[in-house]
Amino acid sequence: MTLRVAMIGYGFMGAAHSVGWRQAPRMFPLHEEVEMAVVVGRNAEAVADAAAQWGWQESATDWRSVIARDDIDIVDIVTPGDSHAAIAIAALDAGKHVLCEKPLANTVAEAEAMAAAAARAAANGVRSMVGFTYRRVPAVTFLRDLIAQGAVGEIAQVRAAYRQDWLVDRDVPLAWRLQKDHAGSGALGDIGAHIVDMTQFVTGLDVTAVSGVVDTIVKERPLQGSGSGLSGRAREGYGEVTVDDIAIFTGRLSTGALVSFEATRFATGRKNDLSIEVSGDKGALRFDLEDLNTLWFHDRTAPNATQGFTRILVTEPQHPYVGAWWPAGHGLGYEHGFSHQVVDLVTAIAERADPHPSFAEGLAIQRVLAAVEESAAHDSAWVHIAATVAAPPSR
Ligand code: SOE
Repeated sequence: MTLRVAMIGYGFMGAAHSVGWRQAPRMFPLHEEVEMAVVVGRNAEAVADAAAQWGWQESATDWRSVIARDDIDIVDIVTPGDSHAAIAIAALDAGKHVLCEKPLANTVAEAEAMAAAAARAAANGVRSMVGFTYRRVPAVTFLRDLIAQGAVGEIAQVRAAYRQDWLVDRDVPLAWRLQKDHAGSGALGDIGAHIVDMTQFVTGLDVTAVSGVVDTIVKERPLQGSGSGLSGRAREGYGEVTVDDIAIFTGRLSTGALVSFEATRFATGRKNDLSIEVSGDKGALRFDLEDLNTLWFHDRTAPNATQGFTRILVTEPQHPYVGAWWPAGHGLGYEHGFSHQVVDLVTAIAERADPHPSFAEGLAIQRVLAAVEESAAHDSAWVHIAATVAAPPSR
């Protein structure tokens, strides 16, 4: 069978997803053929250029008519968060499998409607998945496997941080990511969502309560161009930043273990630094995206004299996903996660299984994000998160 894909959106994530759709079928033995059928965007000329550049067969400007087409099997959503719900629900109701960028939505209410649409569609064999691609960095997947095998023992504490610095410069113009209407929240939803997902994924535990603070350091930024569609004019030539720049919160896992989370766009010198460290009574594991082929493992059961963090180069053919790529030691990069995401989605479709992270998991993360905002609005009071879903045992 051939799966024909329509991608809605064509920004930075559109480029990354296009690499995934192009490379995965060439490098992995998929059970279905994949065709990059059509990319959709509002600007006809720009989206036609993107289609030609990235290798899509066609471009179009109206996502509704593309979703209505009989020759489309998968809808891949890479638009800003404010359109995720409308597109995903329409696509699922039309019987299309859906891959949706993270965070799932801008609000819990939207995410609930999306999870409900996904559940309805699943009853008819239609699959849906959220794009938390960092789960699919081989070192992260392997870290999760080691924890599941008991390598760290009982988890006492997790430290998770996602640090960027692209907003330190006050002259960086206003963009959709800095407006609540378009993005839902700032660092919290954009990068905090990744570390909440990663924590739940690697530990297999839910975040059940949070206490946090959020802050906006630069409250207005220069407007660039006229037709940007951005609202909230602050003073001539400037627009208001309506989201957080920094979110720092403490979480409680379902076992009672503590997690510290930091999501920031003001970590001067940190470009895209996602790190996680899981500490248990038998050992510890840590990962840093700035060195993404490496995993550090401290085995506390080893003799004292030789204990220490050991560097594991996650480039062996038996490591997750790695066998399809290069010989040991050659290493993978940021873009490979997008291929692995395609592999897992297409495999799930072929095997008639529900892929992960599901929309229900995306909703659970949305609830954590909303709980952080609620806590921050109430002097960091602890907010408990209802009805989360357990992280899945398999990818
Ligand atoms: C921008 O902050 C961004 O591109 C995020 O939106 C992505 O999810 C993250 O992977 C990298 O940074």
